[in-house]
Amino acid sequence: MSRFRPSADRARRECEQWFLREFYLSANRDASEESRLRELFVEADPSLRSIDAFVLSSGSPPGWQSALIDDFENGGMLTWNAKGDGLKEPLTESERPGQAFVAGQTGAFLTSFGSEREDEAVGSLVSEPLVIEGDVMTFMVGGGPAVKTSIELLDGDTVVASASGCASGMMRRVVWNVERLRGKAVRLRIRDSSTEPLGHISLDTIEIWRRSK
Ligand SMILES: [Ca+2]
Repeated sequence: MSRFRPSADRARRECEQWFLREFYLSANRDASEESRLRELFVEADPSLRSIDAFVLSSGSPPGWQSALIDDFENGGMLTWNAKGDGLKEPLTESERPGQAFVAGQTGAFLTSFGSEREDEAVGSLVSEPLVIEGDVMTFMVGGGPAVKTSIELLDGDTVVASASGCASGMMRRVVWNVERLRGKAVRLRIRDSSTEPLGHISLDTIEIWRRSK
């Protein structure tokens, strides 16, 4: 991997990180190689510098503690308001009939893959406001790949971050630096306007992280 260089495209870079962690670093446990790759991704996206412990990590980085925002268990913790028919009943305990294999969730999860219209189901969900009490937001996302199936972070009506799956039902962990939104009330918006194969988004385990005292 000595000649690996992260893509100039952010979405592709995020999928590269997922792929490297799941399929390369997991089979080649080498701390110096991992830290070299981490530095390449931080150089490509300086907003990751202050939260670099989350880059190429899937667990709980030392020195950080998380607060759960929604894990979609027992009907979920946040209130989500639906537009369109596709996301009226988005919670499920397992893949729906016809849905691509899902991994990375814990228990129930949210998906825009419809019970009846499958990948042709479309719609959007907007969360109630939540206050950012930390510096990092993470969650698991699958589906995709395109901007037609995305989750967005809204500051007022402005989209300040967005993410999609990596053209796979299997979920990757998204890491957003939300330092500059600390103390603000934001909303999450899930959008699915794709009717194509893999035209859905799945979501689980939304957390906000703060540095341990
Ligand atoms: Ca869950």
